[in-house]
Amino acid sequence: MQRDHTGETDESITDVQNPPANGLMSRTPRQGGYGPRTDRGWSQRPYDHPAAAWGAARSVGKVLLDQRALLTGPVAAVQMNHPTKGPDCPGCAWPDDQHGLKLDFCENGVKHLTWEMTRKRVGAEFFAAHTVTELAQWTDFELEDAGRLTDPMVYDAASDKYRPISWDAAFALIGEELRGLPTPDAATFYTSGRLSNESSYIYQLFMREFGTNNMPDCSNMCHEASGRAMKASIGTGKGTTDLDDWAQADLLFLLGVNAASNAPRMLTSLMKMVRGGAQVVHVNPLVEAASTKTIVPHDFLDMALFRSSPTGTDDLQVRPGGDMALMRAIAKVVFEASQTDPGALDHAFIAEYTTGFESYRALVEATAWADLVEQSGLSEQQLRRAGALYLQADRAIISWCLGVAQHEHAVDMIREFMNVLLLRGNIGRPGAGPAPVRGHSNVQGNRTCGIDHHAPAALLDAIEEHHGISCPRSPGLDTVASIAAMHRGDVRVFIALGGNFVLAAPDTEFTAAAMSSCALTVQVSTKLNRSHLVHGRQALILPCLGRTEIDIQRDGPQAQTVEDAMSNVQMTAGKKKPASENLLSEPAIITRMARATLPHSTIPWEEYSAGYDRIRDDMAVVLPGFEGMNELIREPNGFRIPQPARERDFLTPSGKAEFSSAPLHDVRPPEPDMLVLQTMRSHDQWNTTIYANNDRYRGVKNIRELIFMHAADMAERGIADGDLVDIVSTCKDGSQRELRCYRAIAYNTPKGSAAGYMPEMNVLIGHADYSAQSDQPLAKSIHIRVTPAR
Ligand SMILES: Nc1nc2c(c(=O)[nH]1)N[C@H]1C(S)=C(S)[C@@H](COP(=O)(O)OP(=O)(O)OC[C@H]3O[C@@H](n4cnc5c(=O)[nH]c(N)nc54)[C@H](O)[C@@H]3O)O[C@H]1N2
Ligand SMILES: Nc1nc2c(c(=O)[nH]1)N[C@H]1C(S)=C(S)[C@@H](COP(=O)(O)OP(=O)(O)OC[C@H]3O[C@@H](n4cnc5c(=O)[nH]c(N)nc54)[C@H](O)[C@@H]3O)O[C@H]1N2
Ligand SMILES: [Mo]
Repeated sequence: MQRDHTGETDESITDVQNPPANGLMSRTPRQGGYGPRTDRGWSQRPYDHPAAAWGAARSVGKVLLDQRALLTGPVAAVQMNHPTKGPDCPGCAWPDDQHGLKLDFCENGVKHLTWEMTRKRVGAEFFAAHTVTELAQWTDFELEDAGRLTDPMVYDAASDKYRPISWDAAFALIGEELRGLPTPDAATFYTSGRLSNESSYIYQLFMREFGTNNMPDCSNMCHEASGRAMKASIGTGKGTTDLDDWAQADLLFLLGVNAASNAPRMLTSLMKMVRGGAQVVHVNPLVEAASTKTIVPHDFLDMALFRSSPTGTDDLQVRPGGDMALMRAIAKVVFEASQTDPGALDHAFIAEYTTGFESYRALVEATAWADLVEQSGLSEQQLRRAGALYLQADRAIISWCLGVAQHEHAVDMIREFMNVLLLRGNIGRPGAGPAPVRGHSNVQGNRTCGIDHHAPAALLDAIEEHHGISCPRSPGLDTVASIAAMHRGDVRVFIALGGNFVLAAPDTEFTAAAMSSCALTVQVSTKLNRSHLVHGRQALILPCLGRTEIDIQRDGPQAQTVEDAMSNVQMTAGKKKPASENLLSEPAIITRMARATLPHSTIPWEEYSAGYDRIRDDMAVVLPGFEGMNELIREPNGFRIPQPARERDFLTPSGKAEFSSAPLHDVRPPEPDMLVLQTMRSHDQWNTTIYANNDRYRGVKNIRELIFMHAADMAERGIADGDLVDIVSTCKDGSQRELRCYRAIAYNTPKGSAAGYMPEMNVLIGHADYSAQSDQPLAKSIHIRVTPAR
């Protein structure tokens, strides 16, 4: 279907008024959502070009031009992801090619990088010219587009403006507020996954010495389920594969990821796999661009000749949450085959390395094909074919991202992936294993370095022993629990190292009310965003160096490290002159907060910020796998943290990999007139940062306030393509939330499902809508009713 609504005005949608909460934009729908304002016509048409290719190259050029980074951009991009020479790409956590690929970067990485390198500045004059109430009516695009923050600012209630404050006074205020709390647990400390390993380590050390485990992080909304599931099944919460394994696998199941937009450098691996004859099966309610074909930008000849390469061999359009039934069906095919084929199961591996096999077999055999068909949304023929592919493969990888992790039963689902891998010994040998696709560039490293509200006792013991402090032992608050605690008034101080908590978290208005009720909110950021406007009684904005910027401390220029999705730790060092002379590095901000809060601390905070080697010396003692860190990170490609499960060392209570036996959950819409809505990213956004109102690979231009629906679901509701609709969600506690005047667009998504963009749609997720298994907000399964707009 093709539509073009050029010139159509959207007056019809501007009359809807909802009073804004403190700091939030009024809910008047606008076609750009939280993106740039636009009155240009919107359009959506099928996209049938290869992923990446010239569309990406053109877009890179435009981004560089827009951000006036034309001269510095390409240099930074070429330096990016080079061993030890430049900054690690802040775009995603996909590992770098370590075999000399010289231009291993992608369109979205370049967008992300230049977004940080803009010449625009948000300084004291900017804040003097705008009240917070006025800024609240700017779109989120406009806020970030204003430029880089240059000076520490404090909120002044009398003028409703942020005004400059000295760094010393800012830290003194934080120290005073924190020390004045009735208990350390009345503060909560958020981490966004950009934070380096060194910063993460000293940040958690500060929190623990202060006396709390309240460490909400973006992982609580992202891959929490993956960590928990893998830990339960194989003893350690990380993937086991590396890029060489990807090159050697002969089968990949890739579930619930929009790789062309969100992990574009993966396209290279997919292309090479298909070229080498491997099966690459994409499992997704939507047929995303990465499942078709690509031209990767560093293939200059292919680019010149418009020669594309396939990146997938099969598409399985599951219903939302249907991945578990698919995996169980694959297991069922394996068990059926094992009746006649002794090689179907890896008996030796199962006997030596696993427990729970017999009950899993009984469970699978007792599951009827009809249920697997109903719950997966696939035909028995499709399910059997997937099983046959698995049986034929000697080396299989199962990889997944948010389309799996953000569901109610995600932990059961991911454990089912592990079950399937275990059946044929597909772990701990070349070309095989689980591979969660992590999001933020250092989200995995944050956890490794102790950002964990429920950290293992062994880590706390090691911290206590080395640093001579006593760590609180009761679990702290995660993201969902922190919001509830702020709402109740139990948490009075909120401190964020990066991110945009108010927009990233569910139930926007509830979260905003929670933040506004705090005595102090502190945001350490590079750019202005919504979370600065939705603030506590007192509020600080602390501007920090970005990843691209040179960081000079007492001992000279400093580098930090990050861990990619495949457990490789590498150096990252900026090259650019900082956006302002008044920026501090994240380690400097953390150590000065610590000194202001803990005047009697014996931890060498000052030394830590003078030279980060000093931090790494301590990390090398406390963190398993970091021994010799200062030497290891100076090797060309850094070092890989040992992943015991990769060596078939399963650190579970039984000492073996544990099969799980979870029931097959009912993932159909709970009422016949309901749909299951997933919230996802467009191509032109990075989480809450929105670059433009387009979503190239889904053929969308100039609109974010849309909902993709199946044509038959639209017809049943009397909705024509492009009509305005109202969306009402029903939350777990029975409460309802509403979004009005979105455009319904007929799209190839399974009947009964729908899709739209985060963060706009976070208003539909109730604060009680989180998974009982992972405590993650249910961003991929919101129960909604859609009706023509009132
Ligand atoms: N350019 C760019 N890159 C990014 C980000 C960004 O915003 N922009 N964000 C980063 C972060 S923090 C993360 S966590 C990752 C996120 O990377 P993704 O997981 O790709 O993120 P989403 O955009 O949420 O896309 C979810 C995908 O899962 C599919 N899906 C939804 N429900 C289901 C289901 O039930 N089953 C299956 N099999 N699939 C389903 C959707 O159709 C969609 O393709 O990307 C990282 N990289
Ligand atoms: N409905 C719905 N909600 C979701 C999701 C979803 O799929 N659906 N996905 C969830 C996921 S996977 C994630 S990871 C979260 C993301 O949640 P967050 O990590 O909180 O959000 P981001 O949008 O990545 O944060 C952007 C801000 O980070 C700051 N920043 C950028 N670079 C730096 C830096 O180098 N240092 C510092 N200190 N600050 C910096 C900038 O000020 C920018 O405004 O959102 C979650 N929310
Ligand atoms: Mo994420």
